[in-house]
Amino acid sequence: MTAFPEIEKIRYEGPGSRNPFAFRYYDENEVVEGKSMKDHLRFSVVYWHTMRGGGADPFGPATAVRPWEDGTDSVENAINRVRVFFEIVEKLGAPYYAFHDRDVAPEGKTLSESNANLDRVVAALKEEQQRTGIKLLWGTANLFSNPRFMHGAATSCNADAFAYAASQVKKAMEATLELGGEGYVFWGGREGYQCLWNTDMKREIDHLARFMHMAVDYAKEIGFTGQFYFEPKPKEPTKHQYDFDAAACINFLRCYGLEDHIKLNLETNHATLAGHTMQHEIEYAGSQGFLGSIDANTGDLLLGWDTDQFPTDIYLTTQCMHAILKYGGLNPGGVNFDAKVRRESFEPIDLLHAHIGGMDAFARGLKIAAAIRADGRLAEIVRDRYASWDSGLGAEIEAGKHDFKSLEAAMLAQGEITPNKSGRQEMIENLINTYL
Ligand code: XLS
Ligand code: NI
Ligand code: NI
Repeated sequence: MTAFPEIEKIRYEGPGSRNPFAFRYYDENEVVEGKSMKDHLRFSVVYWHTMRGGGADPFGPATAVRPWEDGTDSVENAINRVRVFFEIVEKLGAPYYAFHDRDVAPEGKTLSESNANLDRVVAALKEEQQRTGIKLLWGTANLFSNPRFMHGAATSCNADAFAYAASQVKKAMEATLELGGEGYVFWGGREGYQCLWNTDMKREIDHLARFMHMAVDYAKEIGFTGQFYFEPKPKEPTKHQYDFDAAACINFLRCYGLEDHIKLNLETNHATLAGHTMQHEIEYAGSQGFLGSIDANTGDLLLGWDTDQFPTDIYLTTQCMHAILKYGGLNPGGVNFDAKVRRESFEPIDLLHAHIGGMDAFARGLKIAAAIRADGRLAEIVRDRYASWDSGLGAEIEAGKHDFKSLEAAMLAQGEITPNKSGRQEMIENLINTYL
């Protein structure tokens, strides 16, 4: 059974192609900076938006037409969906996928029933991985949809909810291990607050750290050596989430002694919700040694919520890839399309168009970023801008040879600073445009 009988594997046809089912820029074997595009980008397709997103919004129900669905929440339907999912990922030629426990398998009436459902679906996922060679980038647990998590999971006021969440993560980690997953993500769906008057913030954040330590310990116990990731998001569904942005997450990880075990999974639309750019988030995490993986998508600035659209803006993908190359690339992370088709794009084929566009946009961003780096003019401008730190006083300060008194003496002798050159922002932006 195939859901897309008329579609063959999507191939690279070059920028001149007019075939909507071809890549114009993503040529998986093309070598950029000594590595294939496939290895640079490590594309991953998400199960939740692709297979479980129906297009519902706060004003109306799902619109998506998905002929393979039988309308039930059975394990059989879930397994059939797995087959369709792998057909999509295989036709796209993406090497990875990612899932939440509850996207792939239905929640049962009890925890043990849910676990048994997951086991059956994991067996099907494993079969499909073996058949296709597609690998699991990361697994995670949905600790936010069920009403039991209305006050949060690891940060809930309810100790039972914490224990239930722990049981779910334990099982999701086991599933990830069974599937050879290269990572495991924590995104705090409701780990935050709606009202500070009823919230013991200190206690909640302490609990979150304890929860993550338990995961790190359990990974050791079962031999899971994949990378853990913490995914920043400032708000939505709660008005404030503790995993606010890269800086807040890194502070949390360092404060609680988790910095050697957990890196960040940065998401574009979350960056913008935090009032940052994705370039900022990658730069910050990279500079602090916490760049792990990215959830590639984009928001709609006019809507202002986490619309999770597919990235098509080449300027954005160029910024992302330039920062990623600067910090040595993503591995074991990847470019994970945590993105969904919009409500009006209700036909199955839109899932393919969306991923093809996202993959091409990132491939193009990678090539442009590599061209900027190869050309070297931008790096030269930045180098010149900081030249005062390369010799004399600047070099001495960086070498730790000064204190306030010696610096005062230097400035008293000199009288005024040697002026620096203009920042040349406009010229630099013009330069960047020449590569696009
Ligand atoms: C939601 C998050 C979520 C995580 C995985 O906004 O992006 O999809 O990536 O739990
Ligand atoms: Ni995400
Ligand atoms: Ni998101």
